[in-house]
Amino acid sequence: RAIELDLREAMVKDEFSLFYQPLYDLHLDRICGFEALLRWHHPKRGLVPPDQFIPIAEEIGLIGPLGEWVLNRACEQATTWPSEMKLAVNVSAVQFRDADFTDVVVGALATSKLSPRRLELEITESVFLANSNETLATLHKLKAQGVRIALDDFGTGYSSLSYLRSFPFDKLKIDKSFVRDATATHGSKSIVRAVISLGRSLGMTTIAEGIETVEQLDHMRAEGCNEAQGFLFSHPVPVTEIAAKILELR
Ligand code: G
Ligand code: G
Ligand code: MN
Ligand code: NA
Repeated sequence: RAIELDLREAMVKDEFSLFYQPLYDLHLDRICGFEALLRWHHPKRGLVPPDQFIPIAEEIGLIGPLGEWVLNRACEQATTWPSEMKLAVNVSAVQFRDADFTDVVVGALATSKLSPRRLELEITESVFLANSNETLATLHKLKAQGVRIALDDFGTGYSSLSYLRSFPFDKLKIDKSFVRDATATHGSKSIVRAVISLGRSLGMTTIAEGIETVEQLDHMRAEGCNEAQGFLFSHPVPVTEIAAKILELR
Protein backbone atom coordinates (compact mmCIF):
# COMPACT_ATOMS: atom_id res chain seq x y z
CA ARG A 1 0.00 0.00 0.00
CA ALA A 2 1.15 3.50 -0.81
CA ILE A 3 0.47 4.74 2.71
CA GLU A 4 2.99 2.20 4.08
CA LEU A 5 5.71 3.56 1.83
CA ASP A 6 4.84 7.12 2.80
CA LEU A 7 4.91 6.19 6.47
CA ARG A 8 8.37 4.65 6.14
CA GLU A 9 9.63 7.89 4.61
CA ALA A 10 7.77 10.21 6.96
CA MET A 11 10.36 10.01 9.72
CA VAL A 12 13.28 10.92 7.49
CA LYS A 13 11.22 13.67 5.89
CA ASP A 14 10.40 15.08 9.32
CA GLU A 15 6.63 14.98 8.74
CA PHE A 16 5.69 14.14 12.33
CA SER A 17 5.00 16.59 15.10
CA LEU A 18 3.62 16.49 18.61
CA PHE A 19 0.54 18.38 19.72
CA TYR A 20 -0.20 18.79 23.40
CA GLN A 21 -3.49 18.76 25.30
CA PRO A 22 -3.64 20.26 28.83
CA LEU A 23 -4.34 18.08 31.88
CA TYR A 24 -6.27 20.00 34.52
CA ASP A 25 -6.09 19.45 38.30
CA LEU A 26 -9.62 19.77 39.72
CA HIS A 27 -8.50 20.31 43.32
CA LEU A 28 -5.78 22.89 42.66
CA ASP A 29 -8.01 24.31 39.92
CA ARG A 30 -5.19 24.76 37.45
CA ILE A 31 -3.30 23.11 34.65
CA CYS A 32 -0.98 20.34 35.82
CA GLY A 33 0.53 18.97 32.62
CA PHE A 34 0.07 17.96 28.99
CA GLU A 35 -0.62 14.79 27.00
CA ALA A 36 1.52 14.48 23.88
CA LEU A 37 -0.48 13.53 20.77
CA LEU A 38 1.27 12.51 17.58
CA ARG A 39 0.40 14.19 14.28
CA TRP A 40 1.45 13.28 10.73
CA HIS A 41 1.44 16.14 8.24
CA HIS A 42 1.54 14.46 4.84
CA PRO A 43 2.32 16.82 1.94
CA LYS A 44 -0.55 15.43 -0.19
CA ARG A 45 -2.83 13.54 2.24
CA GLY A 46 -2.87 16.44 4.68
CA LEU A 47 -3.19 15.79 8.39
CA VAL A 48 -3.44 12.02 8.92
CA PRO A 49 -4.99 11.12 12.33
CA PRO A 50 -3.08 8.68 14.58
CA ASP A 51 -5.99 6.21 14.52
CA GLN A 52 -5.20 5.76 10.83
CA PHE A 53 -1.43 5.40 10.88
CA ILE A 54 -0.50 3.94 14.31
CA PRO A 55 -2.03 0.52 13.43
CA ILE A 56 -0.07 0.52 10.16
CA ALA A 57 3.13 1.55 11.95
CA GLU A 58 2.55 -1.41 14.29
CA GLU A 59 2.04 -3.79 11.36
CA ILE A 60 5.12 -2.78 9.42
CA GLY A 61 7.48 -2.70 12.40
CA LEU A 62 7.79 1.05 12.50
CA ILE A 63 6.15 1.64 15.88
CA GLY A 64 9.42 1.02 17.76
CA PRO A 65 11.44 3.81 16.10
CA LEU A 66 8.36 6.07 15.89
CA GLY A 67 7.53 5.58 19.57
CA GLU A 68 11.15 6.25 20.46
CA TRP A 69 11.03 9.48 18.46
CA VAL A 70 7.86 10.51 20.35
CA LEU A 71 9.42 9.79 23.76
CA ASN A 72 12.64 11.61 22.96
CA ARG A 73 10.93 14.64 21.46
CA ALA A 74 8.28 14.93 24.18
CA CYS A 75 10.78 14.60 27.06
CA GLU A 76 13.04 17.17 25.45
CA GLN A 77 10.15 19.64 24.98
CA ALA A 78 8.82 19.09 28.52
CA THR A 79 12.12 20.17 30.09
CA THR A 80 11.33 23.74 28.98
CA TRP A 81 8.01 23.79 30.92
CA PRO A 82 7.56 24.77 34.59
CA SER A 83 8.75 21.83 36.68
CA GLU A 84 5.31 21.07 38.18
CA MET A 85 3.97 20.25 34.69
CA LYS A 86 3.66 16.52 34.00
CA LEU A 87 4.12 14.94 30.60
CA ALA A 88 1.82 12.10 29.49
CA VAL A 89 2.93 9.95 26.54
CA ASN A 90 0.82 7.26 24.82
CA VAL A 91 2.47 3.89 24.35
CA SER A 92 1.10 1.33 21.89
CA ALA A 93 0.79 -2.28 23.05
CA VAL A 94 3.19 -3.43 20.33
CA GLN A 95 5.76 -0.81 21.31
CA PHE A 96 5.36 -1.77 24.97
CA ARG A 97 6.17 -5.40 24.18
CA ASP A 98 9.51 -4.57 22.50
CA ALA A 99 12.28 -6.14 24.56
CA ASP A 100 14.14 -2.82 24.71
CA PHE A 101 11.14 -0.63 25.62
CA THR A 102 12.36 0.10 29.17
CA ASP A 103 15.80 1.05 27.79
CA VAL A 104 14.15 3.45 25.34
CA VAL A 105 12.31 5.18 28.20
CA VAL A 106 15.46 5.30 30.35
CA GLY A 107 17.39 6.69 27.36
CA ALA A 108 14.85 9.46 26.70
CA LEU A 109 14.96 10.49 30.37
CA ALA A 110 18.76 10.42 30.49
CA THR A 111 19.22 12.44 27.28
CA SER A 112 16.62 15.07 28.15
CA LYS A 113 17.38 15.10 31.90
CA LEU A 114 13.62 15.20 32.54
CA SER A 115 12.78 14.01 36.04
CA PRO A 116 11.19 10.53 35.78
CA ARG A 117 8.48 11.67 38.23
CA ARG A 118 7.17 14.06 35.60
CA LEU A 119 6.68 11.33 33.01
CA GLU A 120 3.42 9.41 32.83
CA LEU A 121 3.16 6.53 30.35
CA GLU A 122 -0.37 5.82 29.09
CA ILE A 123 -0.96 2.20 28.25
CA THR A 124 -4.22 0.46 27.38
CA GLU A 125 -5.66 -2.79 28.62
CA SER A 126 -4.59 -4.37 25.32
CA VAL A 127 -1.02 -4.72 26.65
CA PHE A 128 -2.39 -7.48 28.90
CA LEU A 129 -3.64 -9.55 25.97
CA ALA A 130 -0.11 -10.91 25.50
CA ASN A 131 2.14 -12.57 28.11
CA SER A 132 1.02 -11.00 31.35
CA ASN A 133 4.14 -12.03 33.29
CA GLU A 134 6.34 -10.11 30.88
CA THR A 135 3.91 -7.19 30.95
CA LEU A 136 4.02 -7.05 34.72
CA ALA A 137 7.83 -7.33 34.75
CA THR A 138 8.11 -4.37 32.35
CA LEU A 139 5.63 -2.32 34.38
CA HIS A 140 7.60 -2.95 37.56
CA LYS A 141 10.89 -2.03 35.86
CA LEU A 142 9.38 1.27 34.69
CA LYS A 143 7.93 2.01 38.09
CA ALA A 144 11.31 1.30 39.68
CA GLN A 145 12.68 4.09 37.45
CA GLY A 146 10.20 6.49 39.06
CA VAL A 147 7.95 6.74 36.00
CA ARG A 148 4.16 6.80 36.51
CA ILE A 149 1.82 4.44 34.71
CA ALA A 150 -1.70 5.42 33.62
CA LEU A 151 -4.35 3.05 32.29
CA ASP A 152 -5.84 4.84 29.26
CA ASP A 153 -9.39 4.42 27.89
CA PHE A 154 -10.26 2.70 31.15
CA GLY A 155 -13.44 0.66 31.01
CA THR A 156 -13.47 0.01 27.27
CA GLY A 157 -11.12 -2.99 27.31
CA TYR A 158 -11.59 -6.56 28.38
CA SER A 159 -11.81 -7.69 32.01
CA SER A 160 -10.35 -4.50 33.48
CA LEU A 161 -10.63 -5.31 37.15
CA SER A 162 -8.15 -8.19 37.24
CA TYR A 163 -5.40 -5.83 35.99
CA LEU A 164 -6.03 -3.50 38.88
CA ARG A 165 -5.46 -6.36 41.27
CA SER A 166 -2.17 -7.39 39.67
CA PHE A 167 -0.52 -3.99 39.22
CA PRO A 168 -0.56 -0.71 41.16
CA PHE A 169 -1.35 1.81 38.42
CA ASP A 170 -0.83 5.42 39.34
CA LYS A 171 -3.77 6.72 37.35
CA LEU A 172 -7.03 5.60 35.74
CA LYS A 173 -8.16 7.57 32.70
CA ILE A 174 -11.94 7.28 32.54
CA ASP A 175 -12.83 6.86 28.89
CA LYS A 176 -14.66 9.70 27.18
CA SER A 177 -17.59 7.46 26.27
CA PHE A 178 -18.50 7.22 29.98
CA VAL A 179 -17.87 10.91 30.53
CA ARG A 180 -20.11 11.83 27.61
CA ASP A 181 -23.00 9.75 28.97
CA ALA A 182 -22.46 10.38 32.69
CA THR A 183 -24.72 13.41 32.74
CA ALA A 184 -27.37 11.67 30.65
CA THR A 185 -27.72 7.97 31.36
CA HIS A 186 -28.00 6.34 34.74
CA GLY A 187 -25.73 3.42 33.79
CA SER A 188 -22.74 5.58 32.85
CA LYS A 189 -23.26 7.77 35.88
CA SER A 190 -23.03 4.74 38.16
CA ILE A 191 -19.95 3.42 36.35
CA VAL A 192 -18.15 6.75 36.66
CA ARG A 193 -18.99 6.91 40.37
CA ALA A 194 -17.74 3.35 40.88
CA VAL A 195 -14.48 3.93 38.97
CA ILE A 196 -13.68 7.09 40.95
CA SER A 197 -14.39 5.28 44.19
CA LEU A 198 -12.30 2.29 43.08
CA GLY A 199 -9.41 4.58 42.16
CA ARG A 200 -9.61 6.38 45.48
CA SER A 201 -9.60 3.19 47.54
CA LEU A 202 -6.70 1.73 45.53
CA GLY A 203 -4.68 4.96 45.82
CA MET A 204 -4.91 5.71 42.10
CA THR A 205 -5.52 9.16 40.64
CA THR A 206 -8.58 9.41 38.39
CA ILE A 207 -8.87 11.64 35.33
CA ALA A 208 -11.98 12.23 33.24
CA GLU A 209 -11.24 12.39 29.50
CA GLY A 210 -13.28 14.16 26.86
CA ILE A 211 -14.77 16.94 29.01
CA GLU A 212 -16.65 19.14 26.54
CA THR A 213 -19.29 20.92 28.66
CA VAL A 214 -19.42 22.80 31.96
CA GLU A 215 -22.12 20.36 33.04
CA GLN A 216 -19.74 17.41 32.55
CA LEU A 217 -16.98 19.28 34.39
CA ASP A 218 -19.22 20.11 37.37
CA HIS A 219 -20.42 16.53 37.50
CA MET A 220 -16.90 15.06 37.55
CA ARG A 221 -15.77 17.55 40.16
CA ALA A 222 -18.78 16.72 42.36
CA GLU A 223 -17.99 13.02 42.01
CA GLY A 224 -14.49 13.65 43.36
CA CYS A 225 -12.53 13.00 40.19
CA ASN A 226 -8.95 14.32 40.55
CA GLU A 227 -8.20 15.60 37.08
CA ALA A 228 -9.92 16.46 33.80
CA GLN A 229 -9.01 16.82 30.15
CA GLY A 230 -11.02 17.78 27.10
CA PHE A 231 -12.03 20.34 24.52
CA LEU A 232 -13.69 22.49 27.24
CA PHE A 233 -10.21 23.34 28.53
CA SER A 234 -8.37 23.12 25.25
CA HIS A 235 -7.98 21.19 22.03
CA PRO A 236 -4.53 19.68 21.50
CA VAL A 237 -2.21 22.55 20.50
CA PRO A 238 1.18 22.80 18.78
CA VAL A 239 4.23 23.26 20.99
CA THR A 240 4.37 26.97 20.15
CA GLU A 241 1.11 27.52 22.07
CA ILE A 242 2.16 25.77 25.27
CA ALA A 243 3.34 28.87 27.13
CA ALA A 244 0.04 30.66 26.38
CA LYS A 245 -2.00 27.65 27.57
CA ILE A 246 -0.08 27.55 30.85
CA LEU A 247 -0.86 31.24 31.43
CA GLU A 248 -4.50 30.82 30.40
CA LEU A 249 -5.18 27.80 32.62
CA ARG A 250 -3.01 28.51 35.65
O1 G B 1 -4.93 12.77 19.07
P1 G B 1 -6.13 11.92 18.84
O2 G B 1 -7.25 12.17 19.87
O3 G B 1 -6.65 11.94 17.44
O4 G B 1 -5.61 10.43 19.10
C1 G B 1 -6.26 9.33 18.63
C2 G B 1 -5.64 8.09 19.19
O5 G B 1 -4.25 8.01 18.85
C3 G B 1 -5.73 8.02 20.71
O6 G B 1 -6.14 6.71 21.06
C4 G B 1 -4.33 8.26 21.16
O7 G B 1 -4.04 7.53 22.35
C5 G B 1 -3.49 7.73 20.00
N1 G B 1 -2.21 8.40 19.97
C6 G B 1 -1.95 9.72 19.85
N2 G B 1 -0.62 9.97 19.89
C7 G B 1 -0.01 8.76 20.06
C8 G B 1 1.36 8.35 20.21
O8 G B 1 2.30 9.13 20.24
N3 G B 1 1.57 7.01 20.33
C9 G B 1 0.56 6.10 20.35
N4 G B 1 0.88 4.81 20.47
N5 G B 1 -0.73 6.46 20.24
C10 G B 1 -1.02 7.77 20.11
O1 G C 1 -7.02 7.33 23.59
P1 G C 1 -6.56 8.67 24.05
O2 G C 1 -7.19 9.06 25.33
O3 G C 1 -5.07 8.84 24.10
O4 G C 1 -7.13 9.67 23.00
C1 G C 1 -6.95 11.03 23.05
C2 G C 1 -7.83 11.53 21.94
O5 G C 1 -9.01 12.15 22.46
C3 G C 1 -7.12 12.56 21.09
O6 G C 1 -7.35 12.25 19.75
C4 G C 1 -7.87 13.85 21.42
O7 G C 1 -7.91 14.72 20.30
C5 G C 1 -9.25 13.35 21.77
N1 G C 1 -9.94 14.27 22.66
C6 G C 1 -9.40 15.06 23.58
N2 G C 1 -10.34 15.79 24.22
C7 G C 1 -11.51 15.47 23.66
C8 G C 1 -12.85 15.92 23.87
O8 G C 1 -13.17 16.73 24.71
N3 G C 1 -13.80 15.33 23.08
C9 G C 1 -13.51 14.38 22.14
N4 G C 1 -14.51 13.91 21.44
N5 G C 1 -12.26 13.97 21.91
C10 G C 1 -11.26 14.49 22.66
MN1 MN D 1 -4.14 8.90 25.93
NA1 NA E 1 -8.02 7.64 26.29
